[in-house]
Amino acid sequence: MLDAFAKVVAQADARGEFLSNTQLDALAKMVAEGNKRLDIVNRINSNASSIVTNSARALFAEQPQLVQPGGNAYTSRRMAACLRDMEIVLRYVSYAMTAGDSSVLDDRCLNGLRETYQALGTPGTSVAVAIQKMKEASVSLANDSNGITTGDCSSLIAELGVYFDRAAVAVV
Ligand code: PEB
Repeated sequence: MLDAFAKVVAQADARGEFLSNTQLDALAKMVAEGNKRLDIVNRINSNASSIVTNSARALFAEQPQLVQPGGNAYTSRRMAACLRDMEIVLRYVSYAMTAGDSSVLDDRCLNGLRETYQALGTPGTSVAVAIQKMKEASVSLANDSNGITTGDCSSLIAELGVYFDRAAVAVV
């Protein structure tokens, strides 16, 4: 598991070089935007349960067969597993956002997940839709300028989107 700092150190060390100016500039930007990054993480964390439940509700509205007899989220046991999975993905996305690097999400959550869903008979395409809905909800929460000093968060929002996209691609 790496963060943005450890990542460039490992890359530079592998070449036996000092950090490049480009790498230093990227880290300087990371520091300069640090408070905004943590604000985004905080917003996701404090709204995690509504992000998960609203996204699940939207998924089941679009794909009602999932919650009908024979569906992959039918029975409260499977429904609970589904909500739990969505929360796990959101939690690892929030870790990646904190670290400024996707390796924690890749290594501890997404690695082998597609194969797990294939083995379980859980439709990965539906999981990907659920993740996309969590992305929309999280991005709009992170972009909500109500009650805060407005600033430019575009690159942080884009980065957040990339982590969700990575997760969605990894399950289909
Ligand atoms: C991944 N999910 C399930 C299982 C595992 C995971 C390992 C099997 C064991 C269990 O049931 O607990 N676990 C999960 C994860 C990590 C992990 C992400 C990462 C570290 O350790 N069903 C649907 C929806 C979707 C869904 C499309 C969006 O209809 C999910 C939610 N996951 C789902 C369901 C099960 C499951 C298990 C329904 C139960 C499947 C079953 O037992 O039939």
